[in-house]
Amino acid sequence: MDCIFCQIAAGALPADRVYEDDDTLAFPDLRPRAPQHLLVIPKRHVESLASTQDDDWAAVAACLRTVQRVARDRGLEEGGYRVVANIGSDGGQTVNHLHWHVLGGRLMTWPPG
Ligand code: DGP
Repeated sequence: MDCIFCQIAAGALPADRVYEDDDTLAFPDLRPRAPQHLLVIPKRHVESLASTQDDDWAAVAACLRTVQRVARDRGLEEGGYRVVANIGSDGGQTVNHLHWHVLGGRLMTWPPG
């Protein structure tokens, strides 16, 4: 298994598992870009939204439910937060396992870099 996020999901690499259920996992980003910066991943390996297949959509929906849950648990709903999925090289994706960044705790600017 050479995917970092698959190894984290399997418990073979350490991460602070702030939330998990059968299908999804949330943990802090190693290189936080905001006071609060979590990653939400499906436990099953899906490369990116670009390669999502019909039988992956339930996991995608479960991830978005987890995004909402962790943002709520962390008190981000009132002030707002940003959810980012980087797709492919132009999108800035560096780990080829589908994930959402949940960023909060500061004012986000637009457009992103
Ligand atoms: P992206 O660039 O969108 O593919 O985001 C990948 C993120 O994953 C990046 O912000 C850094 C983070 N990351 C990479 N390796 C690890 C790791 O081993 N543990 C954790 N917690 N985060 C990682």
